[in-house]
Amino acid sequence: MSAVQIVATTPFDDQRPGTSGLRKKVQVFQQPHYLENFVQSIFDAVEVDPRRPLVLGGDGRYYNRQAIGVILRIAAANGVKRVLVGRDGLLSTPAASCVIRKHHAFGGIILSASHNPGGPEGDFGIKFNTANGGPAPEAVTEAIYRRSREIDRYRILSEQPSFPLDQIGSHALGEMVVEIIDPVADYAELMESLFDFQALRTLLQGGFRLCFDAMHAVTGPYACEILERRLGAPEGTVINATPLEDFGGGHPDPNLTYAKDLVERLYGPDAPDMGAASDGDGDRNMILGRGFFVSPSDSLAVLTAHHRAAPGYDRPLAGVARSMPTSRAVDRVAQALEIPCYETPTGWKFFGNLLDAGRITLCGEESFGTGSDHVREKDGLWAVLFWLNVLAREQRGVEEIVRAHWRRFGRDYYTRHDYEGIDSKRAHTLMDQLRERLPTLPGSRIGTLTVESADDFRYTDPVDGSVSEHQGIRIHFAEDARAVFRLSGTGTQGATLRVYLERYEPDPARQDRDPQQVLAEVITAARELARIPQLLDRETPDVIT
Ligand code: VG1
Ligand code: CO
Repeated sequence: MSAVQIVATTPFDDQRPGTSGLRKKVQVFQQPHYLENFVQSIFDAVEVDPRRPLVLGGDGRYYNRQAIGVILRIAAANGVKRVLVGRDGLLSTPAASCVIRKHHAFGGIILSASHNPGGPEGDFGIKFNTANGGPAPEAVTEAIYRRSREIDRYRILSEQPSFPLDQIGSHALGEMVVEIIDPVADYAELMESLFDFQALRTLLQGGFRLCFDAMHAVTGPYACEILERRLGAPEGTVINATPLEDFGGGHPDPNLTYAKDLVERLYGPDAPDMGAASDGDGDRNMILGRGFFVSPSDSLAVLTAHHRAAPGYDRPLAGVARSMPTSRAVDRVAQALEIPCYETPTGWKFFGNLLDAGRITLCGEESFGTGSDHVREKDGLWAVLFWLNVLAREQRGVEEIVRAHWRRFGRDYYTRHDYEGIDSKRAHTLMDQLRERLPTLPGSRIGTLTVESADDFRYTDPVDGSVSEHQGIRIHFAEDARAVFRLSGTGTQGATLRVYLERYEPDPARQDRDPQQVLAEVITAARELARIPQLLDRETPDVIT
């Protein structure tokens, strides 16, 4: 009945994982053997520890359930003895990280394409996390990729799982035990250990109004349980709370463009005191005040400056880290706190070593990602609870707190311009040409700005010494401004060029301007330097955040 089948197969040539796992169109994953090949490659590259469980769950998007069935059968055929699966196949990315750590799993498989749209025409994704709860480091993802290039068979149980995924309980599948667990419980307990839930209850039951937009993605059940049930926020605090396979047709991406329902409320009449949103898999966050947007780079800096408000962080921080394109706002706080500040390549996996070694406590990315040493992923709801804890302690609003922060540390005006769906060859030509000209740039004037230094970011991991090359081109201007160029590693169609722009303003009298205007000269200089209009045939970016 539960025989292991060995199925002959041939490799696909496109299974190189990007910034966070393998992301493709659903139709690509639906090809015969496609998912099976990649999952078998994981089990071939990673040692299965039969004494420890595997964690499995996803963001609930289209194909999540089918993929869980296939992965369970392949896991059982590869010597896994116990799998913890989130009820309904759900686990947010940070909750999966929490469960891996708490239950001493040897790893976890997370099914998500994060903020990319879902549904039969949308995207699907799969990612392997290691025993520390974090995304597999490059050495592991490379081993999985190498294996996927030469795979010629996979092992799969002939038996189909016949039990329902929607009820907590234990079931046998071949020699393996499948435990359906509450996807929220372990995570909620961890949040309770970090934040002052009593103070949050007083705040949320005392007239402070929060609106949390789950964007029909995985954080719905988490936010309802924690914000409404445990903290007593009024019913309706969480909007778009039911996870849908196609996220209601939207982009589950928390930014001013895609979190429309939330933005309308926060910028409309009778706006609540705070707005927040998370993405498809629950690891991103956007924080809004009444008619006020908190840039993710500033959010990291503010939480760092106010870390003592939260009981779980009421101690000196070991250090902080930000991804290279993230603004330098947090660097200024680190300097004041006299703690180290690390600059890492884009992607959460680079924070993992620093977190494991105890070198940093908080970290973040400009792409709406913030997190800490409590798990090994960025964590959307955690950031929202942290902000609430700061507000409860300070008894001030979101905007007031950020403005006070700028007065003290200065404001790092920031924006990101994305050129999406461009021809991949053109994108690489642009980057190559810019890279070639780097040595000639210092000293040259572009408009009103002078290039001070220019390089292609190369990262040496301070813990294990591993080196990552070509992590983005950095141009520093003498006028305390910076432009960064890199190509996205998460898209599924063509290439995306990301241009990150920032400029520092220490003068409190000049901190209330529109970032696009303040950054106009830096934006023009960046376009000229990279010859964007000529090489991409584009006059304006597709998305501005
Ligand atoms: C983007 C972001 C990056 C983030 C990654 C995964 O990558 O820029 O900061 O770590 O998405 O986020 P890229 O390569 O497209 O720029 V998520 O929420 O997918 O896990
Ligand atoms: Co995400």
